[in-house]
Order: sequence, then C-alpha cells, then structure tokens
Amino acid sequence: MRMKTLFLGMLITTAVMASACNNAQPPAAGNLKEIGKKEAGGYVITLSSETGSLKLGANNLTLEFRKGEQLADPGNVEVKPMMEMKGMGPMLANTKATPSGTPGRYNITTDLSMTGPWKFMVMFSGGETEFDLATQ
Ligand SMILES: [Cu+2]
Repeated sequence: MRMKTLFLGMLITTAVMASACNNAQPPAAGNLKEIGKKEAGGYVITLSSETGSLKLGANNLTLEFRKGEQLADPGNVEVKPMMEMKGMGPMLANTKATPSGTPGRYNITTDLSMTGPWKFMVMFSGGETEFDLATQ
C-alpha cells in the first residue's frame, strides 16, 4: 500500500514537471522583470518578461496598464513592433495582444526576426506610446 502510494505520487510529480516544461504560457506575474516603462493617456504602462530583455525569435511578454498602483483596463490594446530598415519599409513582427483575464494586464506574443533595435508601438483606447527596445 505504501509503495503504491509513493509510486503514484512520483508519477503525478513527473507529469506535473513535464507539463511545466511544455508550458508556453506567459510567466506568472510575480516572476516578471521590467523591460520598459512609459506614461501615456493617464496610465503608467510597463512591458516585462521573465528575463527583463527581448530576444531574437519568439517572445512571451506582459504588458500592464496602471493608474496609481492599481491595474486599470485601457480598453482595446494593440502592439506593433517594428524595425526601421534602411532603403526599405519597416520590418514588422507577427504579434498578438491577449487580455490575461486580469483587467489591465495583457499577454503579448511576438516573433522578432532580426537582432537590433525594435520600436514597440502600443495603441489603446485614448492613447498610444512607444518603447524603444532591442533584441540581444
Ligand atoms: Cu531588420
């Protein structure tokens, strides 16, 4: 009986660990490091990630809107990263902003295809701002 319980416990632990590794979800709010902070339209807007930086390729980011210390819903949110390219139009990145379920917090997935400077345009109901960032 004891052995069986122990074995079952190990199986469950293994399953939980495996699912954590495959987890493409954005990081928990407590584990976030700030990439940038802006003020616009009466909000303080922070962009963050698990590492506090952007990387080449796929990124999971968190965008938060606050009034004072409180998260606050800014309505429709759009995020458009772009890289200025000499002699051609700006390079864009496939990007999605999804409400996290907590008002004022959005999960951002983006695919940055080049190393270098990226301007993140953030548009929301009643304002817009931009973050000057770079992939490393
Ligand atoms: Cu480029």
